[in-house]
Amino acid sequence: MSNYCDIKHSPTFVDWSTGFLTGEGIEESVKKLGELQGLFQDDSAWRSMDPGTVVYRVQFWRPVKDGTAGGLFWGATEVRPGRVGDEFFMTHGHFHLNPDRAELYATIRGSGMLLLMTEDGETWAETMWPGSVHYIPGRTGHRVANVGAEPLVFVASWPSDAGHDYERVLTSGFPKRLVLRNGAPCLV
Ligand code: PAN
Ligand code: ZN
Repeated sequence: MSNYCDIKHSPTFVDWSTGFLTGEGIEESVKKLGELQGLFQDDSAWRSMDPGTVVYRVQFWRPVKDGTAGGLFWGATEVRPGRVGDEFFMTHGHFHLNPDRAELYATIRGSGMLLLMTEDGETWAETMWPGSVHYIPGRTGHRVANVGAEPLVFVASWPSDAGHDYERVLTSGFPKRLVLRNGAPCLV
């Protein structure tokens, strides 16, 4: 929409209380437990759960074509509270296909952990809480776990030519996992 002086309203809108995006061209993907085979350590606990359970959903806005050099994307992810066995619900996690591409995450609501892993498998975690901002350098695998009782929502911005390598996380995995130990989250 534009007025007489070339001043435009952006067609995209974020509700900062929820992270929810509205407007033209917003895409959405939903990940259910049944699609996340092999991700959680306790396979028998995974099998005993309803495969239709939503683990997380992502809304994203791609103002330029996927793969464009120099562009940026925006997304909002909601990770539901829950566990498979003693392991917290989490995103799949990935490296960027274009390995040196970095990313920013910022937490809107909830409480979580950002798991980070170098290409050599060195792993650490950063706590996520409303307002926390996280710089994810290139060549660093990233995954988010919800360690609270309410949904965890964060926004992200990443280069439009980053791409996602999910295979590497499935085959070599994150060496450390976020589990509930004596009532508290623990990286083991
Ligand atoms: C995020 C993630 C999102 C879902 O937008 O894609 O949180 O996680 P998975 O992609 O691992 O399923 C991002 O890191 N983009 O690059
Ligand atoms: Zn990413």
